[in-house]
Amino acid sequence: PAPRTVLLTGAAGGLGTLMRGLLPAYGYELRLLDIVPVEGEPGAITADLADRDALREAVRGVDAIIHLAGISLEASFDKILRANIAGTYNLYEAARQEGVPRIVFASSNHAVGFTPRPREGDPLIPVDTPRRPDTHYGLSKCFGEDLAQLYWDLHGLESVSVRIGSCFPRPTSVRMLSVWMSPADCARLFHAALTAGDVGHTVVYGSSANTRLWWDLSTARALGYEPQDDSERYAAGLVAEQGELDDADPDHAHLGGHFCTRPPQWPH
Ligand code: NAI
Ligand code: 15L
Repeated sequence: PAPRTVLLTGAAGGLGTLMRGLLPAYGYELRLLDIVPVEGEPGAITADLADRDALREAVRGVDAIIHLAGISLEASFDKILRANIAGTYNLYEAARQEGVPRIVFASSNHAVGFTPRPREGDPLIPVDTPRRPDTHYGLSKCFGEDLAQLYWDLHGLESVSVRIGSCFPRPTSVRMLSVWMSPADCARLFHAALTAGDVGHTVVYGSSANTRLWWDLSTARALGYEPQDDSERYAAGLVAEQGELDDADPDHAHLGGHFCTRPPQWPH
């Protein structure tokens, strides 16, 4: 049966807020969790991913989890270790103990951020391209993907790891023309990840059907995902403002963009 009650971690964040708006239309009842209160949602659970007892309680009885909580940009190793590495472990372990069958894990393009950006005529980047994290943050997403694989192989807990490009209401840079996922397409992809049969541990890239796409969406499409949006309608304006990506600029040499050269919020 399709999952109905879904725990959404990171519900107060940017993506969590967008998904709180869009996922109920697919018939999901969302249980919300974040380390900070979720505005306008008095029923949301306020808990830290470090709190194992709170996580046990939070996951009890849900059909699936969408795991968005954590630090979403570069930070010190100690902070990433606590929130993203130990935090994701704690969530998986709570899910295993409570028998939750499936987790959709918000991985990131920064797990493979040092992969050279495809140039015109190059093949799309496949999901099995070697991991090349560009930051402690990207490293934590590699850990999350490996954890998801372990929990499938060892415990039969299924996951879809979604290497999200950039999910914001609109693309705001020329790089984002390649990696953008519209919020509506994100909801479509999460719905596919929650409902597809026998996913085991599947890794997918998360983006819209962008004309300038850098990576291969075939594993996402195999789940039933049919992206409806294309960032190209924003291209003329963004290119007029910022110019095309400069082939000689190190900030544009890799998938991860400036995370590879000057990661945001580094060092902390
Ligand atoms: P965000 O930073 O807006 O939201 C993250 C949320 O997690 C925040 O509300 C924060 O309070 C919560 N959080 C942080 N530490 C926590 C802890 N220890 N316990 C409980 N909650 C905690 O980030 P955004 O953009 O909403 O991203 C959501 C997820 O998707 C993140 O895991 C991020 O790495 C991933 N992602 C997002 C992308 C995007 O384009 N928005 C791209 C790639 C990945
Ligand atoms: C991410 O992983 C971040 O969470 C998000 O804020 C964006 O920076 C995105 O990657 C990106 O690569 O644009």
